[in-house]
Amino acid sequence: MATISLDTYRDAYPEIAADYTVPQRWAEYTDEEHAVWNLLGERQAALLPGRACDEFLAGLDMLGLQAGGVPDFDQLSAVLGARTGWQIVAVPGLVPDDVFFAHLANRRFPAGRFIRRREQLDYLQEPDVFHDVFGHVPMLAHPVFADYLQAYGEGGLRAQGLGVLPQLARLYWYTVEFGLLAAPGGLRIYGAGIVSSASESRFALTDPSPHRVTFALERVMRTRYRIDDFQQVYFVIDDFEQLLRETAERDFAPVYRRLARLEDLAPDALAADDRVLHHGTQAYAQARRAGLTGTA
Ligand code: HBI
Ligand code: FE
Repeated sequence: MATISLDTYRDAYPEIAADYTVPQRWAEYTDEEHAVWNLLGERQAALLPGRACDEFLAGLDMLGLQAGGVPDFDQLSAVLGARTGWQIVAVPGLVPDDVFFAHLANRRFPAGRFIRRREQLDYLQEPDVFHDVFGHVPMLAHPVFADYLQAYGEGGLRAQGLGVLPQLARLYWYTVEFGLLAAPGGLRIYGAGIVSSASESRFALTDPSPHRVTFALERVMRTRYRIDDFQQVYFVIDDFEQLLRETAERDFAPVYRRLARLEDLAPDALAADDRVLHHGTQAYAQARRAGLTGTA
């Protein structure tokens, strides 16, 4: 991961603290930056009913993130804090893993302060405030998910000493970023990387290309992922209690020992004991590899 050191950030952000936080300086967002937020927020708000899970939509409504410009993190933290004890803190961009985990373990979500430009509405190299806040924060208003993310941060701090971070990062990727839920009304999105993307919020649920497989902890932690394109497999949980049960309440030491003896799986591989909900054609990924389609 292309993380930047404290010293490098200090040139552009002289106020950066040892935990990589910076003041949000909400008053300094321009009208254009607020307009970009609203453009993205309204587009996603129109797309998400019937696609995002009820828990996400309830959080979005409660926090009012669909419009009203880039949110003020202090105001957001006051509302969120009263509900689940989480706070939003501003960071310049990606922060080192240990710093990231320590924030989560203390119920602080680090969010990028900057917002993408209008010319790059659908292309992002680093998570900006729209991805971080619109994508991640609504689920933090859900008490069970809120506990899961804190437990993930605590697990991350333990995993570092064991040299198993790549495996744990896959759990974050395939749940917090790209997770799907088997809701009573059908398949729904809860992953922040999907709900904050217009194209992937369609692709993840209905495109025939990707596999959709029932979540199983070790299966997920063996599976490599793509950071540069739509996922080739999505993992589906039954409910958020399952996520908490399978992670926060589990001793990971035996999991890591078993994983050490197992081969990693490619993003498009299916395993013998998978519960496959949809066997993907992988047509999209193959076309991309052959250069037949444009950029996502
Ligand atoms: N930093 N700002 C920020 N946002 C992230 O999502 C993030 C990070 N640093 C490390 C990191 N994620 C990874 O450790 C996790 O995705 C596993
Ligand atoms: Fe994210």
